[in-house]
Amino acid sequence: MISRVSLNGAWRMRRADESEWIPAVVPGSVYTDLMAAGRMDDPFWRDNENAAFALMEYDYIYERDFTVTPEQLSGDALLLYCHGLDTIATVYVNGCLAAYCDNMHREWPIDITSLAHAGVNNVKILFFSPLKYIRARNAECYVEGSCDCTEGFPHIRKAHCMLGWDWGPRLPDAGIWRDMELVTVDRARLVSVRISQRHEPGRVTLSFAPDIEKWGGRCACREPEYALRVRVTAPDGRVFESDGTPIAIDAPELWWPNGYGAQPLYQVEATLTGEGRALDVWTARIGLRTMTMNRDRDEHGEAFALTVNGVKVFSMGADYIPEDNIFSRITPERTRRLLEDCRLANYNSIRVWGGGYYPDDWFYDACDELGLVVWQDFMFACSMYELTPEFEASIRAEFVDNIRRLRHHAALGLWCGNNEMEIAVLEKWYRFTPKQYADYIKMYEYILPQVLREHDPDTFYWPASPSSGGGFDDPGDPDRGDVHYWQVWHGNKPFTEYRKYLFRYVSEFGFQSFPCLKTVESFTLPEDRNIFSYVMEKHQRNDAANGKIMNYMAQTFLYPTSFDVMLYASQLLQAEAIRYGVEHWRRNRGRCMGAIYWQINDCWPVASWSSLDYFGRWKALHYAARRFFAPVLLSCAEEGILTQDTDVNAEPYDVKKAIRLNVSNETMSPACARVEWALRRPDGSIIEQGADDVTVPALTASWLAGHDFPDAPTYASYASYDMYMAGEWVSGGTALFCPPKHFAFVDPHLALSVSGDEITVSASAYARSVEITCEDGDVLLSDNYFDLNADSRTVRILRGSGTRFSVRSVYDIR
Ligand code: BMA
Repeated sequence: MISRVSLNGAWRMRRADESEWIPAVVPGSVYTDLMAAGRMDDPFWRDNENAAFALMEYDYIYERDFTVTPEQLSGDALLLYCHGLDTIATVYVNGCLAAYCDNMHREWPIDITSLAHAGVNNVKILFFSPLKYIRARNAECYVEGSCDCTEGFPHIRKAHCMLGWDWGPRLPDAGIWRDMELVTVDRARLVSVRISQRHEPGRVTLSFAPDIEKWGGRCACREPEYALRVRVTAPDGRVFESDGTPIAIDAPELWWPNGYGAQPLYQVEATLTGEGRALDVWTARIGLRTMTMNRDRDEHGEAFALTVNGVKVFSMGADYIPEDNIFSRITPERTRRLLEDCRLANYNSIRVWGGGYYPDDWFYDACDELGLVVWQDFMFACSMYELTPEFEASIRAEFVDNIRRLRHHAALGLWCGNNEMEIAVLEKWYRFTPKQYADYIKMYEYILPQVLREHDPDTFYWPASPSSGGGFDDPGDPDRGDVHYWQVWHGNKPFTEYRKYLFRYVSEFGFQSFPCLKTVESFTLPEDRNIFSYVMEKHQRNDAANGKIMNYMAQTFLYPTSFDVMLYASQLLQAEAIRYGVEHWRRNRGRCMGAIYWQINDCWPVASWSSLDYFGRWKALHYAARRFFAPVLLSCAEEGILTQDTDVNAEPYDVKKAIRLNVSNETMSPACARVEWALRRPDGSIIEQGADDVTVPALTASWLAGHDFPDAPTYASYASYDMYMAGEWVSGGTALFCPPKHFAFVDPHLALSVSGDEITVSASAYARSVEITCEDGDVLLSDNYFDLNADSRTVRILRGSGTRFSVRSVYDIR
């Protein structure tokens, strides 16, 4: 039987040009070890990034001794199994070169059978400066990519964003970033098992194809007969066993994305046997489901709808980037909380963006449990690549490792070749050679499909994001495939612009905001707290972004006269922008089938497009997502100044003032609801009102009758809309007919009271985007940044605690 001994834990490390060793921890990194030894300052504080970046001009050495027993040596092979080396690394065992590792996305099972001896052995790993490496390679062969990243980055198979991005610092850390173990092989290794599912009414049949890595063995004896034993345990405890032949599961419990059903998981244990004994065991959890992308041609073009167990799902979620620029600080607990917060915000999907790394197993385990369908990019983003034979061998191995590691996950929705490369090549965003152009096609439309056909033919493959199916066939086509829509934000278009498009699936659209004051305080001194200061701009990586925020601010709110109010107002802009898009696309369910906003999270404290900041604090957008991704959503397509592009100095003019409500039901059963609306004055009092009882069929969106308010005062009236199901409030909001900056707000005299884990806020007038802040703790609330119509609202504290709370609303932006 195979045996494994961990080599994690205490190591020592030093800079290659220095002699003194310092303690090191594996898994970990150069930065974490230097920080622990007091030799490096927190790279996120002010502009410390610059000094930390310079440290990566050096090489670093990691070393430890380990004991090998005679039993370990008597196996058929002894492997130094490195689950991740970040990278470029050379590995020495007892002073002899054992491996050269140039890809952090790969696993390295290094055969050290002939290098190890019984007793004390030594392993030493030299990490070569990633900066020196990419400079040297780029001098030999120039390759261009995003200018937000360090020049030459496409040459190294290292998470691109470690070298900078338009939300990330340049902190190209290195080290033994994943587990390391000593593995004694007994004849063969069961690397993985490919499980395929055949679904029929009332039955799912599982088939098993093992990937076996055979070792000749030290003895010259004949190869044994290998066999597989499989045991599947159902969530209800039923056990199914076979000798590797297909297993039929009757009365299967199907796995569903969040919002459509439960997430039952089946435990699979496969045992490789030979010479009459167990040699290796592989375990996994799977979900019984079919999952693909529907691409039927229709009157609008071509559908792009995630289809699970035959049901077309409206994909709701956001794009995921690494959770910390220092990867070894990302823990199962931290990831779990992030993903739970995605589920709390009613996500059913998450896109793992191609400029980071392939997340750890625990990420996918949590997605399986929480019902978050994963759109998995391969790790290529915003750059050209030079496909040399060595590069091709390296990425092929990377693909196989990760496909074998991840393909069985219930949540794995699709594989995608790259981020924004097909459109970049077509539109010549970067300079490239004819060879690099041909390499594009070879990588994403030949090699990847070929590897996937062999290792995961059942999961849908999409060549790029965005794409219309590949071959440079109009990857930005709004009527086919997915799109990245950036005219709001990068293109400076108003929020209402979203309403002009009926994309099939939006896999990126976004809007920046600043993090809250507490998060800003984590990296600034008081004198830095102005959004244009040097330190604030070091933590703002999109050089045009502050100007854009100010531009949208000018269109929307009164000028925020304090720093803290500026941060608050920026978050409201962001929440409002994304709400505009998502609600519109949900109202057009059927033609549109996906709204994945850019981006969920941050890798350090920064101004960015994220809805959760680096510390996991919810920005206004994440609370808004919880509302606009609600399974049953009431939204309002209002008409007012914002939709009519009018300006104050064109007066007198006619502004059409109207509301049209829509109920989007993303559940599997009909929604019976009572919808109430009212036209109100700034003090909240009602001018006119109405109500409708509606039944909206499952998985549809339907419009209610519209209401015109030609006589409503443009700057001094607003509409409220609320929906109740079984007597409970489930969704609603308010709409203005003018920009908030011109609305005749009256002081809502917000008052707040706390009782146990409940907080009640009351207002004496209309209060828009009411924010509750905990002054002496971090709390997650059941709702925040909501509107009050001269009434009160009670929210619950879902996580954390505190005693001092403050409250404000748009009235306070002045
Ligand atoms: C997208 C992403 C990232 C980038 C973001 C914001 O297109 O793919 O490259 O961070 O835009 O500009």
